[in-house]
Amino acid sequence: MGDERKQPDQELALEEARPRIKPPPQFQVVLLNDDYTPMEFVVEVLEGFFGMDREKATRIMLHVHTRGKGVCGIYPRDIAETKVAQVNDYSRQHNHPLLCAMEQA
Ligand code: TYC
Repeated sequence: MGDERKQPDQELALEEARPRIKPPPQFQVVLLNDDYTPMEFVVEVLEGFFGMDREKATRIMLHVHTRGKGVCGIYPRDIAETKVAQVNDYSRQHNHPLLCAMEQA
């Protein structure tokens, strides 16, 4: 044998593998302001797709209206992609230009 790594009892001394997993990336789902989508429609979207009560939905809508963009929620990639698609489809069905997008958090 003559292997330095062999211990007296002939077992191989194996180092514990260091955990190399990163937590999965999270994505912010954001709404973008525009000049045409009614405020009431945006509030209903925030209630319906992001589970907000009317007070919070109104606050986020006004933030987007004044600042240009606002975060609706933070999710894993697949959930964020689904929210974005659902909101954009819903807005198009109602002929509003409202845009929803995702950004790595
Ligand atoms: N700016 C729109 C208006 O004045 C309201 C609005 C708010 C539109 C938020 C989009 O994401 C948005 N009717």
